[in-house]
Amino acid sequence: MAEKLTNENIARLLRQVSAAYTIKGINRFRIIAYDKASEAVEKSNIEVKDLWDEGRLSNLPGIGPTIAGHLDELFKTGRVKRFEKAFQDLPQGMFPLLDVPGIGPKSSYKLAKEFKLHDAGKAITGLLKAAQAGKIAKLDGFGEKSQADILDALKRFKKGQVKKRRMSLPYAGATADQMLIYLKKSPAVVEAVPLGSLRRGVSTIGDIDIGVATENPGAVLEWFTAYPKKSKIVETGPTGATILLETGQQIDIRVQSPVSFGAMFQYFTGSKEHNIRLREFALRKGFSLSEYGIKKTSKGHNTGIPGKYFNKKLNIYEFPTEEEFYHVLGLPWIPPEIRENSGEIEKAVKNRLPRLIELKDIKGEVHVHSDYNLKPSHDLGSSSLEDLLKTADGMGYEYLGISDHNPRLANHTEKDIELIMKGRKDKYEHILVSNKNVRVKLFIMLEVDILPDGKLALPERAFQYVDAVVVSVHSSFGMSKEKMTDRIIKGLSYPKAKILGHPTGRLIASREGYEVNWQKVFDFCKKYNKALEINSYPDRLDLPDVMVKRAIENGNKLVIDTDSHHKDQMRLIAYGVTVARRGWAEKSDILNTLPYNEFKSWLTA
Ligand code: DGT
Ligand code: CA
Ligand code: CA
Ligand code: ZN
Repeated sequence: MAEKLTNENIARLLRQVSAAYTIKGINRFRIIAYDKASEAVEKSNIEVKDLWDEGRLSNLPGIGPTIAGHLDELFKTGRVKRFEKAFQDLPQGMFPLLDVPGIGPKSSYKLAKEFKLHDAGKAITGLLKAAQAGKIAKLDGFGEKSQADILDALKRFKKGQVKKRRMSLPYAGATADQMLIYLKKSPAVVEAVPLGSLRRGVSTIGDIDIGVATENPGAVLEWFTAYPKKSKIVETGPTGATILLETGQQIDIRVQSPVSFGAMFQYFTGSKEHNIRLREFALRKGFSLSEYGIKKTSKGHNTGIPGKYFNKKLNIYEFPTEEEFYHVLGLPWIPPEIRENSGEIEKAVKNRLPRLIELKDIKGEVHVHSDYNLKPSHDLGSSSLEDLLKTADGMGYEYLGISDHNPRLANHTEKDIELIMKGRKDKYEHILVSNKNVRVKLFIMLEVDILPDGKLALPERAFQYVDAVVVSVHSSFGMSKEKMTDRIIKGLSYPKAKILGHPTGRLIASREGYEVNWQKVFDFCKKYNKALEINSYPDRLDLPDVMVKRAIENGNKLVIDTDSHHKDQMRLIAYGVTVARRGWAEKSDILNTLPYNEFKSWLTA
């Protein structure tokens, strides 16, 4: 394997094994296992190679012991004998074709075989030529339409290869943490902190910025550029450097002496728009701002800045902390999450900044999936109710709502569904009785699909077995704005429907939100005491921060949930809190900061 063992490449390799087994007609369950493992690796917020380095490969859900064993061999030796055997006797050109959207195992095999694409490196170009020459249409089972589709997909694929994706927030956080651990091993590093979009908690991160306080910039930069996971040094200068990692991600570092670290901290936290606005504000006061500190723009005028900050040699005021930097401008310190030039400087001038919600304000959450088999249309969770309750207890929660997906409507009668729902309630209550040491209070809930016509996917009589429901759109995303708005409002009109789950439906890496008249939905929610969810799942972060701000300005209430499918994911609530903070949410805007009794009165009203 010449390729680096990044998540992307490992996921691809597992996909290739699955494809090879598909062609060779190997046992279906093995193929499914490889598909699942591939997806798990692709979605992992941490590099699998790092998990392996730390002996924690088994912590990755979705990978069984057999595949974990193969990955172990891969990391140790750079190859897997079993995989190589699987690839044998197949045209090697079929494997790169699998990366093209819309080309599955069977077509890639057939295309590679027909066009004799034996060289993996030339397969894409080879297929492109065949398509352009009209040869695909002539193959059995393909035709003009699929030829056009393949041609289109190949062209888009070739373009897409140059585009680098933005990182998810947890991935960027984990990558930065590793770098910080490495940096702190250098005795020259006094302090090292993540800056830029990562510090502001933006939902996706372009590149990682790190600020270092040091008296010895040269030594720090030398250490930084010698990072073992670097693939190349992009540039290096006296005050900073940029490297690329093996995974293709970029890290920028800036170094500065501790006496003026505050100005640097502020400057490289951004956002650029916030900085520009702040600079205009300072200029009107006769100051010019930079990453080094503050200078006065005209001679003779009294700045009012305490003399202790003045560096005579450089003729600049220097600040060790960011707080001091903002204070001398006559402003309170502004939390990084709201530094987006969306009114924060104006509010700071008047000393009217919001008191943003904090993680410790959260008293519970109500969108967690358990492993109880309700025979749903969507996926089950993988943790038991006991484990989820214990986790909630450990997190200091007062309450936990379990919102499993509703039972599948097709192939169940209404009576069946009622019985399934009753069975679950009985089981849960039994578990509560036999786990008396668990203090956390349980809400028995459900995440119910809002069907295309706005009806909820749960028969009327089954509602008696739940305290409340989260309602969500999981299908027919392409409706018109009017229809989707009516659909959502109708779904929310049920008395027990209290929360609109992942309201916009966006998936950060792959899907735009659907079309909705948000003002109408917000107004409806406000009038009838319904909450909008901030779903903390890193691929969702939905409502998005700007919509959170808008909802709050409109007077709406929100609930922060994780949509966990495993107990460990309940910790992801921190990302939802970050989104809420970026949306200027205070404690009083978020309902699950309420203590149990008050929250219960709202939820079950
Ligand atoms: P990203 O990397 O796309 O997720 O977003 P940021 O905000 O991390 O942007 P980046 O990495 O280009 O720059 C980091 C910070 O440096 C940025 O938030 C503010 C500051 N900065 C960069 N370029 C400029 C600029 O042209 N003017 C000002 N005032 N600040 C800048
Ligand atoms: Ca950045
Ligand atoms: Ca940067
Ligand atoms: Zn959902």
